[in-house]
Amino acid sequence: MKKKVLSVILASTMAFSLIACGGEAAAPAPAAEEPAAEEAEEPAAEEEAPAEEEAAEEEAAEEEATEEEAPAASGELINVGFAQVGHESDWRTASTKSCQDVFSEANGYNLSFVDCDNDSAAQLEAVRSFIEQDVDYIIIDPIVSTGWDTVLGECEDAGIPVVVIDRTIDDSDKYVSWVGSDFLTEGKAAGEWLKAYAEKKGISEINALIIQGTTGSSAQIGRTDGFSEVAEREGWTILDKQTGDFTEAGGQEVMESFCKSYEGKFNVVVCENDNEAFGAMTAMDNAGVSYGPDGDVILISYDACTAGLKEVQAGKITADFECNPLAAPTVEKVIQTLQSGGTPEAQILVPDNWYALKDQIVDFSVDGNAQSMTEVTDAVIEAQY
Ligand code: GZL
Repeated sequence: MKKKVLSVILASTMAFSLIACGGEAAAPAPAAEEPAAEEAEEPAAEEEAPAEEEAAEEEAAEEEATEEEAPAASGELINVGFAQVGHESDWRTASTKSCQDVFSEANGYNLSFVDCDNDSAAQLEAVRSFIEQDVDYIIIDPIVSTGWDTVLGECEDAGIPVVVIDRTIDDSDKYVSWVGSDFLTEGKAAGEWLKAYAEKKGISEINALIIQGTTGSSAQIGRTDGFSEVAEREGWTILDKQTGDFTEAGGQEVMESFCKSYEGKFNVVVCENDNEAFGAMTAMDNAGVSYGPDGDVILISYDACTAGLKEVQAGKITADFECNPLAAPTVEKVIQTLQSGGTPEAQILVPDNWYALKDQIVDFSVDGNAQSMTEVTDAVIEAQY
């Protein structure tokens, strides 16, 4: 039940209770014809008024408190609308499952889930449909980081709090909280790891190709900017960067083109998610390019999903920089804080880890902060998402 429905009922009750106690109130729904009340004796009515008014005030205060009570407290499900990016990657699958597991009916939620299939217009439409449905909360994982202020204003006007998960919205602050990873740090970590690893391997020249994520997504922007910042400082050459749209097909298509255009000129490939790396591996296999710790090309990836870590263990991906997809439990804490009338933190970071095989683990820092790496083992893979 929407809180608004609850408050209308309460308001009517209050109206009835206020009228019953002689207070002024908006006319409630028409009651059934009442038999004409006997004339009350003036003095008695006046003598009782202060006590009745006090009772009304107490009742109104109680009902006011009830009005703020979360729908769940009344045994009703909390209605949540979730506009998800799409189904483009293993990471996305894990993110969707996490949200559906957390916002289940058993946990007290009614989840309206829309897979926006990487279509920004469809995502705006999904959010507007949640406003129409008058849900209690809206969760958005924004495909791209701009174009949001108008629709978030509509959510605000409708009195529906918005929580942003994973990617960021950069052109509006009309939402309550953002829960996700630090993409810029992920990109810097990949760059600083490569610097330390190249030094260990005696590689003095870096000629890199980048297969980017969905253009304009904060994950793509952060990872590209973070890695490029280190590349520029170290004097590396970034031969080219093109988007693979976070998909395996996209990664393969871009890598096929790179293998033709930069044959024999590159020694590093950076894929901005594991599914792109899988596609790049197929393209390099087909082009006869060797990659991984024992190959000619260092292959760097992001996400560190289970399938990605298996490729690290197989000596294909040289290092994998995680982006944790399991933010839903933290988003639920934000919603529960709102339910109880609290104020959640505006930004909540979920922790990420960096993965490699033992021989590819090196010491490095990001912005002066020493980083630890996790060795990929069967147990680590088993525990991954
Ligand atoms: C990152 C997330 C990205 C993943 C991709 O937080 O938005 O989108 O890195 C996914 O796998 O498609």
